[in-house]
Amino acid sequence: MAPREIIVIPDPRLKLVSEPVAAVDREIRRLADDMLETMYEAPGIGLAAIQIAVPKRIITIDLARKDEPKTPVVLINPEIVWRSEETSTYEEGCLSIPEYYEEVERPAQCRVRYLDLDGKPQDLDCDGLMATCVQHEVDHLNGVLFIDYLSRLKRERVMKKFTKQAKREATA
Ligand code: GNR
Ligand code: NI
Repeated sequence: MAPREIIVIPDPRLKLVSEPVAAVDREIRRLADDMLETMYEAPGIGLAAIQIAVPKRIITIDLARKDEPKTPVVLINPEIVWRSEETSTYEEGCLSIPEYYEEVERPAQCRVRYLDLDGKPQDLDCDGLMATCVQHEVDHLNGVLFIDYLSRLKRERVMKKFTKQAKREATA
């Protein structure tokens, strides 16, 4: 296992639509392992493969607190097959938009269908933070970031800040 570098906005790869995984093989399990390690090191509660610059439809999630046993979940080719009418609002953050947090309203519950690490189809009913996190991660697979739900003013302000920072780092 090895942690990998997390890409940040305005990296254009974050806008890519990731490709489905054709077969859950050793290479995919290795990638999932690296994603978990990267997520724990960050630390974050979720990670999409595109955040380590791999455009494949894989996400990892672990909502366990630091003082609790790890509960890693790997979802391959996840598809949200049901969303509740009821919504909830969470203050979201993203490892690809470091240290920026805003409230986002999303369906409060959802059901996600995916392949597990054995390639076996699974359904998972989600609510609370899990529902928010699953939707945040599946959005990444479609090139969507949580700032895309904010006002244009807020989104452009944060994009500008990170674009400036990237330019400073490029010329430093
Ligand atoms: O670590 C993360 N925390 C978080 C908090 C609220 C809503 C979503 C998230 S996901 C984020 C990690 C990340 O960027 N995943 O793509
Ligand atoms: Ni994110």
